[in-house]
Amino acid sequence: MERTLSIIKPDAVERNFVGKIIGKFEENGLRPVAIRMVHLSQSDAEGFYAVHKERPFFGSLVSFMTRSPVVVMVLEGEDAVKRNREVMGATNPEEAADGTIRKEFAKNIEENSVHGSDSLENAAIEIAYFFSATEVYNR
Ligand code: IDP
Ligand code: MG
Repeated sequence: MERTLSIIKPDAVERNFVGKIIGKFEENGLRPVAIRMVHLSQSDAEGFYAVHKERPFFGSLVSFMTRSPVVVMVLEGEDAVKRNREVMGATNPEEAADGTIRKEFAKNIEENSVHGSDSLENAAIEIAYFFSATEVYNR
């Protein structure tokens, strides 16, 4: 069993897709074991996306991620990091496979509806960024 961090981004929360997106995870063997809605501050978003701070889209990404609330979640399942990335689809929705969340819901390469950790190591770091140990359901 693995755990990974998922974020339902502002574009999807604004359009009322929270339930549909969580349903996709559940249908694909990913179980939410912690969930919270939060309106990220600028420093929250800058810290979370610090690896991208030299990228040309960093300022725009931070402003997008802070414009309205997001849903942060810990997803648990077999091979959860990779499975979540598969269910999400490619970063650019124009390149995302049929049936993926980004194909179905994303607006464009920036407003692409979901975040997912890209490795087990980053998953642990990102989960700890948002949740304390006692906030995660241990079955
Ligand atoms: P990922 O979310 O698929 O892992 P990353 O390359 O880690 O993609 O980029 C983080 C986020 O930054 C993306 O999900 C998207 O919101 C935004 N982003 C990535 N590339 C671009 C771009 O070329 N233009 C605008 N925003 C981008
Ligand atoms: Mg990434």
